[in-house]
Amino acid sequence: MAIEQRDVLIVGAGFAGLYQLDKLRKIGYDVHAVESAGGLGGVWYWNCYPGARVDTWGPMYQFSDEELWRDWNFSELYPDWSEVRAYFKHVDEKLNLSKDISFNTQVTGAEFNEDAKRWLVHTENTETGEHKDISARYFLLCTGFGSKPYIPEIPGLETFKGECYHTARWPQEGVDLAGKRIAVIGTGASGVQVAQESAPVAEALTVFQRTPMIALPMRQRKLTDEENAKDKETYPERMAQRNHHFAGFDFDFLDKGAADVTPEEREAEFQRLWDIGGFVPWLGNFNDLLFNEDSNRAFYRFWRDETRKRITREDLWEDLAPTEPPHPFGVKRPSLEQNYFEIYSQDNVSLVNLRNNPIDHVTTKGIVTADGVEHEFDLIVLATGFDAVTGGITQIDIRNAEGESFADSFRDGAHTALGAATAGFPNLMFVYGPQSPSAFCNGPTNAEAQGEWVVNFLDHLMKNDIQRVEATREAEQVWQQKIDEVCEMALFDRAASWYMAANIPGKKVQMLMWPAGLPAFLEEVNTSAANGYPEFVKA
Ligand code: N01
Repeated sequence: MAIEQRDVLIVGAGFAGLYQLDKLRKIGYDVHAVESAGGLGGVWYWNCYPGARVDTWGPMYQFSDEELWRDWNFSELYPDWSEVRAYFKHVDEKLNLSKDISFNTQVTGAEFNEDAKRWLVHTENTETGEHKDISARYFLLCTGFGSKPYIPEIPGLETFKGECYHTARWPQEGVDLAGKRIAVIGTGASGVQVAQESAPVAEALTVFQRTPMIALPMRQRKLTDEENAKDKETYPERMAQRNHHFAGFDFDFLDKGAADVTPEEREAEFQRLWDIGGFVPWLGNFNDLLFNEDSNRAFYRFWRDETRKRITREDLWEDLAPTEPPHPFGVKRPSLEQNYFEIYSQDNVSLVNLRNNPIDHVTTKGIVTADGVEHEFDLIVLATGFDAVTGGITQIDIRNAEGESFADSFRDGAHTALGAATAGFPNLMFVYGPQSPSAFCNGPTNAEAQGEWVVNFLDHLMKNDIQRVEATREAEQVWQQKIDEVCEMALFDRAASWYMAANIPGKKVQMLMWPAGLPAFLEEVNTSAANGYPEFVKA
């Protein structure tokens, strides 16, 4: 059978992959996408655990195309996963994307053929087991930051006889939490959300916490159709602002530092931001928050005192909202919570602080902690995060013409030119990947902003009949230097976060994102385009 030939093969049908598919197809290229999930949405397909919801204002968590938002309404300010899935269905109906996507299709490997200057991509249908190869001039990885779940090695975990699920591989048919004895391991965004949903219905909930989560109040509310209609008058302006703000939202850091104002002004500002809630007290806070230790501590103290007011069990204050910060605020991703701190007032909810009492092993019945106690459960929830940003790429067996593996090339750390491509691997690009704004940016904004540049770049290559393009090592070094310069000034390395690749044992610790904000990123990549993409060798 003849091998399918494509101009571009996209991996992933989340925001980034769908944008590429739509735009490249519209300008006339033969494009196909493969997606391991059974539907659209990327992380929003897999993360269907109870309580999974957007941490961005729904109205700004959309593509900016008016054709798509005009007749779409979210019912809550922070929509849940099922509404986001419905949004993707709506996008699909408008843009007719699914016809060019192979679902339930895993990319198992790919190799570059130097003679043909094309990628041969191997795929497997996870339902039928059918294998299929696809040949493509350009191989575009839109695998997101959370496509490889991380499960820590806990002795005996495989022997547990109850139910056990990672939040990002939650059964699509759902899991009934009611009346169960539930363990939640991990207090990142996923753990906080599952814990909040479990507490009201579980017979017993035990949260296993390693690092306290400096969670911010979500201030969730319903959105009526009238409110949405009125809000839409402001969409064009607010969506246009997104590319000009550090994290791709319709708000930005204040144009002053906490160190530049009086303590009274500082506290009044903290209170104002706190009352708005969401990410505003983080990415709309004083502009020295992630750089100046004293400013950062001032906000931590504000957070701690506000949070302690909500924790009725004073014996849990040091565990949940310690006197001293566990790490600087905001250099590890804060969760948004609705009633997370209140659940600990319930008789059926308890906390195990793993810093004092780590997990020793898992038995058929539950979890044994270092103090020798066996905690029995019906359900263990692994809210333990991801081999973030690079894991989704390095888990694919990608080889260049010399047989070198992409995963090996990243073994001592990710390296890219412009957060778009890696030297040694021609005709391969990422959107929303390593060293791009990715997880430091609102997802749809990054998909469009970086995505537009990638579409233009590919269009330039194809129009000029350039068959082979490869990032240079010099360009990678320059990019790394720019990342390091920001990191040297900031407090990011003070937390063992997935931003720094520090959550996976043995993974090279490094900043995985472009840390200088979306506007600076766009300035860099647009300058490259204006100069004819000098970071790449073209043939
Ligand atoms: O994962 P995480 P996540 N023993 O890595 C703990 C996005 N997201 O799935 O902090 C015990 O943040 C680990 O402890 P510690 C969002 O960007 C968005 O929650 O390393 N515990 C931590 O508490 C987010 O940042 C939404 O000390 C262990 C937790 O597991 C990103 O996805 C919702 C452990 C992992 O937290 C990842 O969030 C969900 C071990 N061996 C996710 N290993 C939205 O709301 C790890 N932990 C949009």
